[in-house]
Amino acid sequence: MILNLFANSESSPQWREELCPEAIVLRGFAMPDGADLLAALQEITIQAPFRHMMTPGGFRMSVAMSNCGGYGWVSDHTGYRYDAIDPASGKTWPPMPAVFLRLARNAAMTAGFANFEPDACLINRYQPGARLSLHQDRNERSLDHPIVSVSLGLPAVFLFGGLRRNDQVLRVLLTHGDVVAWGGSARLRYHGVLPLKPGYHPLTTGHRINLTFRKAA
Ligand code: MD3
Ligand code: FE
Repeated sequence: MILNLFANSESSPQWREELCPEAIVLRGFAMPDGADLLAALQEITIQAPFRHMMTPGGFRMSVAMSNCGGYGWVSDHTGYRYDAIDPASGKTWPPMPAVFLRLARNAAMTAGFANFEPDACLINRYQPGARLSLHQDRNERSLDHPIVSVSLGLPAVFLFGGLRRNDQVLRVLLTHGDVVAWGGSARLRYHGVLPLKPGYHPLTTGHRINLTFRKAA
């Protein structure tokens, strides 16, 4: 006889979590692709190495960044923008690997956003202590497209706020393989990431990697 320990919905493992309407966490969705994503990332960062960008206000970001796809997110003393050229190399960003694109489209579809065609993937690398302060993603040409985020490696506490900076924030632990997709009425919600705690993950060792897929142009 097999006992179903998750028979009541109270203790049932939730695979799909709605943070609010149109902001969906797909727990473990990227798990099967973790090793392939990180192998492809290795090739990307040979062409476009991780770097600590400067904020327009003159601060060095604690998160190291790179990009792939037709456009990359860039920050410097002039502001934030999407640029087809990597300012560090003067060349275009590496193309988006097929495994990235397939996962992003698939996750968006599963979260309820049909026909997502990202042309930019921002790659964030967190080392212990690295954090992302509360912000909105609003540099994209149209805010009608969703954003898909993939967490790999060490876990991090994600802060999920409202449409105003001072709205109350929800704390959500994002672990290896978790995917978040948000759009529509949730597209301009404030969000951030608390300082990464040191740890060890077999695929990323001492880091957390986050991929965010956007339609920039
Ligand atoms: C926004 N990255 O690169 S994305 C960013 O984990 C960025 O590196 C974070 O914010 C990271 O701009 C977090 C995850 C996320 C999840 C749900 C959201 C952002 C969200 C819901 C609404 C708005
Ligand atoms: Fe963001």
